[in-house]
Amino acid sequence: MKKVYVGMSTDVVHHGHIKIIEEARKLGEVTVGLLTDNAIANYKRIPLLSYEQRKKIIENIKGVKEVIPQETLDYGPNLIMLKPDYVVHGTDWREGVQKKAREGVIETLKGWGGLLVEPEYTKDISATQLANAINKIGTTPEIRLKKLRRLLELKPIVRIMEVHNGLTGRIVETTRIAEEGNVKEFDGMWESSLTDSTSKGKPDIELVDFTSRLQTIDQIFEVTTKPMIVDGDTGGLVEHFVYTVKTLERLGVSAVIIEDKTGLKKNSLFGTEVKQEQEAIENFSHKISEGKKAQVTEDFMIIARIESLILNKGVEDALKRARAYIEAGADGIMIHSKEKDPKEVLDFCREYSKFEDKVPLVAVPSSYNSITEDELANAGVKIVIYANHLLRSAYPAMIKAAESILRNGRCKEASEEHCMPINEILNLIPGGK
Ligand code: SPV
Ligand code: MG
Repeated sequence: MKKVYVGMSTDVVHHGHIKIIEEARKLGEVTVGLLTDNAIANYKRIPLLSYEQRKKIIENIKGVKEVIPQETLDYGPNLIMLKPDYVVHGTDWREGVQKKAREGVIETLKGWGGLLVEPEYTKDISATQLANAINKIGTTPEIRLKKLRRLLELKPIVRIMEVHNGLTGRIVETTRIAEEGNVKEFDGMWESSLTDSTSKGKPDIELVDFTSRLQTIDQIFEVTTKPMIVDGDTGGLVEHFVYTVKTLERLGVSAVIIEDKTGLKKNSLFGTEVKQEQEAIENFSHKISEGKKAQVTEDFMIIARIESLILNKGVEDALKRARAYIEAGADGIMIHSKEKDPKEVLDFCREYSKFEDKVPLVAVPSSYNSITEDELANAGVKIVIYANHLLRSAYPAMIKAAESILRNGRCKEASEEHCMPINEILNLIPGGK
C-alpha cells in the first residue's frame, strides 16, 4: 500500500476537502497532517474550531487512516518523518501565501522520489469565504470576550490597533496584507482615551465620561467581531470601577487597562511636562483586587498600567509595582514609556522575565517606534498596542483637503489630490445601495 499525505491548513471543513481526500484515497493509505491551532493562528487567524474538534471531524472521514499534527505551514518535518509516496493538495496553493510551502514540498519529495498530486481546486468554496461569512453574521459578547485569551495562548505577540469609531473599527476588522507565506492582520482593537477624546474635540483628561465611551464602544461593536481592549484611564473611584468592570464585561470587552495615576489625569506622553501624580501602590492594588472581585466571567482581564517610567521614577519602582499589582490579581502588566529609545522598556522586560509569577506584558511603542514586533516578542512582550495611528494619519489628510478648498475656492483639487473617488466612498460600506 502506498503512503499518501494530505496537509490540511483549514479551520472549517467543507466539500472541497472531501474531494481532496477522495482523490488521495485512490492513491493509497491517507495520513492527514492537520495544522495545529498555533500554526493556523500564526498564518491567518485563530481557527473557529479547535484542533481537537477538527481532528475528530477529519478522523471520521472515509479513507483517512490517521490524523497527525502539522506544527507549521512548512510540510518538511512531517514529510521527512513519514516519507510518503504522494502528497495531495488542491491547485489553489500554486498562487498566494502557500506558494512557498508548495515549492518546499516538491523539493522535499525529491529526496525519495515522492510525487505531488494536485486535483483541481473546488472553486465555489473556501475556508476563508466561510470564515468571512460567519464574521458577517456578527459575534456575541461571550465569544468576542474570550478571543483575547485565545490569541494570547496561540500567538507569540498579539497585535492591537487603535479605534475610535465605527469606521476605524471596520479598518481594523478588514485590513490585511499577504507577505512571505503569511496573511497579516490586526488581532484586536484598542479603544484609546486619547483618540476617543481627540475625535470628539476634547482633551484626554477623563473628560469624555464613561457613558460616552460606552456609546463609542457599542458603535464599534456593531460593525466588528474582533476583541477589544479598553483604555480605562485611572479607573476612577474604586466604587465606580467595580461597575465599569461589569459593564465592559457584559458588552463583550476582553480587557480593561487602568493606569496607576491619581487626581486629574493627563496624557502619559506629556511625561513630566505636566503635573501628574502616581497612585500609592496600596490604593492601586486595592482597585485591582476589587475589580477582580466584581467581574462575572473567568475570561475578562484587568491589566495594570505602570507609569513609573513616564514619571521618571525608574525601572526599580516599576518592577516593585509590577510585583504588587500581580499579587493583587492583575491579569496583565502594561509598561509605558515616552522615551525615543526603547532601552528602559527593554531593561524592565529583562528583569520582568525573571519573575516567577508572570502575567502577559503589554507595550505601547508610540515614542520608541523603531522597535519591531519581533524584538518586542523576544523581550517577552505579549501584546503590542498601536495606540493612535489611525487618528494621527487621518488628521493631516483632512487638514490638507480643507486647506486646498480654501486656497482654490473650489473642491476640484482637493477631490483629485486628497480624496478617494465618490464611487469608492459610496461602496466602502456594503448595503448602501
Ligand atoms: C491612549 O491611547 O489613550 C493611551 C496611550 O492611554 S498614551 O496616549 O500613550 O497615554
Ligand atoms: Mg489613554
